[in-house]
Parts: sequence; C-alpha cells; structure tokens
Amino acid sequence: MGETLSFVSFVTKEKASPTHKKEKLMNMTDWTLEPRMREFELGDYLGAAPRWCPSCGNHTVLKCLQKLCKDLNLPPEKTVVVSGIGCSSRLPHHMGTYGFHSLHGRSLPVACGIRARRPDLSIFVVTGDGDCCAIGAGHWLHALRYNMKMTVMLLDNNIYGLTKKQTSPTTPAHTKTNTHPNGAPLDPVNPLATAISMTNASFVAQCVDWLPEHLYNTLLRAQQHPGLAFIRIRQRCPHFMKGHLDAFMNDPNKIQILTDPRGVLPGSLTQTYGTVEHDPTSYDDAMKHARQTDPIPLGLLYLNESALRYDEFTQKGIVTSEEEKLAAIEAELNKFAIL
Ligand SMILES: Cc1ncc(C[n+]2csc(CCOP(=O)(O)OP(=O)(O)O)c2C)c(N)n1
Ligand SMILES: [Mg+2]
Repeated sequence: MGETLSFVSFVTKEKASPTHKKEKLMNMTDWTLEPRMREFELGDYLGAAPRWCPSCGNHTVLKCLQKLCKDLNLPPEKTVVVSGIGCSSRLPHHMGTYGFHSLHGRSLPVACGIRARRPDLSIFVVTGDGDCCAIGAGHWLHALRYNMKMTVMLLDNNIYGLTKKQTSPTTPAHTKTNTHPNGAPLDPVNPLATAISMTNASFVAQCVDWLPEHLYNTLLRAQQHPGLAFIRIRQRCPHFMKGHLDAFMNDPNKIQILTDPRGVLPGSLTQTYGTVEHDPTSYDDAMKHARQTDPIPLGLLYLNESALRYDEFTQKGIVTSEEEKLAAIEAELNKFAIL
C-alpha cells in the first residue's frame, strides 16, 4: 500500500514532459530480465550440519571450501561438488551448492562427464584414499591424464574410515587394521609420486588439515589453474588412526613449506616453519619432494601449465546452432547413403 501511495504522489506531483515522466517511471522499476550481480555470503554455501567425528580433518576442508566459494563469489547454482563413497565423500551434503554423492571410486568419471558438457560450472571433487587410490585408481590415473579443469581433493586419512578401519592403499606398513590384525604387510602407495608420474598431469600439491590457511591458499591457487589440480590433504582420523599425525602437528621441524612465485602463498606459515625454494616445473625436483615423508613438504610440488586439456576437445560443438547440429547429423547419415 505504501508503495502505491508514493507512486501516485510521484505521478501527480511531477510537472515534467511525458518523455521525462516515462524515463522516471522506468527508473522506478527495474524491468530487465537479466539476473543482477549478486553478492554471496558464507551462509549461501552451508548445507546439512556435518556429523563427522570431532577433530576429523573433513571439517577443515569443508570450511576452507565454503570460504573459498564465498571469497570468489561463486554462484551456488554454478558450483558442483562431486564425491565417491566414504566419510570424506559425504562433504557435498554439507555444501549449499549442487552436489553429486556418487558410487565408491566413481567421483572422477562423474566429474569428467560434467566438465565435458558444462564448461560454465566450477567443479570440486572430494575423494578418500580408499575411494581414489583403491577402487577408483583407474579413474584417478586417467582423469589426471585427461587434465580437465577441476579441483580434486584427496582426503587422505590413511584408512577406510566409513567402514571402520580396513587397510587402504595409503595405510603405513605394520599398521594394525581390521583386515590386517597383525599389521599391514605392504609399503603404502605414494599418491603424490603416482600423480606426478602420470602422463599429462599438470598440478600436484600437498596440504595438511591442521593448517587451514595453507589449505585455503592451495585451493585458491588450484582455482587459477586451467587444468586438473590434484591436492593431497594429509588428514587426521581421530577415531581409527588416533594420533597418527601428532608428531607432525607438534613439531614444527617436521613440516617444510615449498616456496615459488608460481606456487601456493605460504601466508603466515613462514613464521613457524622452515621454507625451501622449489621449482614446481622441474619433474625431478617434484619427484624428490613427493618421496620425502619427513618433514612433510607442503605446497605446489608439480606444475605443467602447457599440458593438453581434454575438456577443450570434448566441448567442441556444445554451443553450435540448431542448423549446424542438423547439418552434422545429415552429414553423418549421408555416409550410409547408397548411391
Ligand atoms: C563398490 C563398493 N565397494 C565397497 C564399498 C564399501 N565402502 C564404503 S566406503 C569404503 C572405504 C572408504 O574409505 P576412504 O575412501 O578412505 O574414505 P574415508 O571414509 O576414510 O573418508 C568402502 C570400502 C562400497 N560402498 N561400494
Ligand atoms: Mg580414508
């Protein structure tokens, strides 16, 4: 009612020319159908309340991802978080964006499918060490090679968490688990060295869950990368791997920050931890750091910005007109014409 009154008073009091009046009226109401520039808040990225154990590393990853989306003002309807199965893979439920909680080991083929058809979306993948390095290992390697634009977070707690403590490919040898009560017999897979060695891999970084500033800066750097950014996050599992990373958390000498202008911003970490200059474009240096387990190297280990991107090939033809699509179908059918 208030609005109507002010509208009437505006029309009657105004003594201007009809064109001027029309312009004024147009300005009063925005009739354009274009969506306006929107500012998002942290609350726009909140989903269901997380039910992970207290001090599980998944909480840090969730918070960093939500803050990143907010800081980059990513529209929630243009953002998708894809996961497999595991405690970590529940993360999409806790985001206020689109999400795809897929099958065990299948986050990457789903994400690659989305990327192939939706160049406009921001894609984040969350996968556990079992999900990625065991059942999903084939998909993992080929996704690295396809190098489609997306950020892949390997939440590596060195155990199958959801199914209650079975040996995963990254479980340290001799760890007693439900599948190996006398201790895991084999040395673990090294996800960093494996990723770097894959043909056409382009971005491999490492973080730890208890240093959120560095994790956030790594996600930020990954977003600037044109291809697949693979981030291994060393992660606590307070229930099934109690204290397994305590030594690294409690002793600053057991963390080493890799620095380079092309790498991850070290932020305030340089005040506490030792740094080492590292050229991420050197394959040999990247491999050297990938094999280093103590101290844990943090930052961008490997970068190859000229690696080919498979999404650039698969996206060809998506924005063709109806006529062009019909002509393409005709051309295909004509191949079978009997002359
Ligand atoms: C095809 C298939 N095989 C096995 C399972 C059982 N399963 C569910 S989660 C999981 C392991 C999860 O471990 P990880 O990927 O490390 O995630 P975390 O729970 O540690 O975050 C397994 C074996 C399943 N759901 N589907
Ligand atoms: Mg795990």
